Amino acid sequence: MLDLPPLHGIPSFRVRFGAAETRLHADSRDGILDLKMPHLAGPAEEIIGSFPGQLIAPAAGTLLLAGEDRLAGAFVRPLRGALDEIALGLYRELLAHTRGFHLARVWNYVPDINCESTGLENYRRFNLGRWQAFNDAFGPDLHDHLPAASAVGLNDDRLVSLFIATRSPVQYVENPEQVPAWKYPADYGPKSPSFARASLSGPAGHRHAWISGTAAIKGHESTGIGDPARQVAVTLDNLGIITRALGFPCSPSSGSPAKVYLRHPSDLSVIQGALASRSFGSPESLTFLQADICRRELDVEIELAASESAPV
Ligand code: 3EB
Repeated sequence: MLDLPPLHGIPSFRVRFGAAETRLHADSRDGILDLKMPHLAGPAEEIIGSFPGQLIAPAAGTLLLAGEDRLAGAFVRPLRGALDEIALGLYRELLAHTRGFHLARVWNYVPDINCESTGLENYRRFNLGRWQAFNDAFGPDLHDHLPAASAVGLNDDRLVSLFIATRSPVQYVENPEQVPAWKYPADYGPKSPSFARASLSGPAGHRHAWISGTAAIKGHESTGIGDPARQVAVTLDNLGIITRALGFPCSPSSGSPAKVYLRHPSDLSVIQGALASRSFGSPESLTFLQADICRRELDVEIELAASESAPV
């Protein structure tokens, strides 16, 4: 008979993709976000953080895992009112809860991200509210406080953000071949997207890196339009540049799978082929999800996290 290892007692904050309904809940140990995002292939669960701490639900639609040195959490907000106002409210709470910590990574799931029915695209509305909250909290040097992030679409009537923050300082890293997103020109919206390309936390030799959602953007321009395999090639080039800037190899592993967001599920095999031909990941280390990408001309976005001391 197989001897299963005892369940360790350390709580985690987890995301389950492919859920029938978006919902926050807890089991006897863990905080869990079920996300109504189609899961296409690979591991269907992601661990945002795993550390000793307490689960706290300070309000409906808010769940935190609070430890001494780390804080993880999620916010699920219904769509009542304008999306910029909803994003502003969510980020005000997020920044209030993380006061005294440093934000390492935020994952944003934005409803109908490319929809323009209110006169401004939902992603651009989201950027307005997010920027306003960072500006209110940090003032003119807000860009020194912007975490690694991703913002992709969610076909659901909720705005969802997840985060991990650390008590120790976080270093934010940019890609020298991409304009920092917070400096994007106004053609991308009235307020720029508030994020850094990557973040680093932890002591020398044991650092942890979070790489933001990365796409086929050079300078500030989208490339490989209409050609998802080409977009994968440019995206992997960007991931390589960011990895070199971080200073230690970051690649997907089964313990920390990369996430690949596809606008069109029908691109799955082309994108899997493009990744395999460049030896990026394996079936156990790549999670494929269907999500609209924040720029409507882009079809694919990739993100990952890695530890410096993790076994290979
Ligand atoms: C880009 O690089 C493409 O708005 O938080 C990637 C990562 C993207 C994060 C965000 C957006 C965000 O501009 C999209």
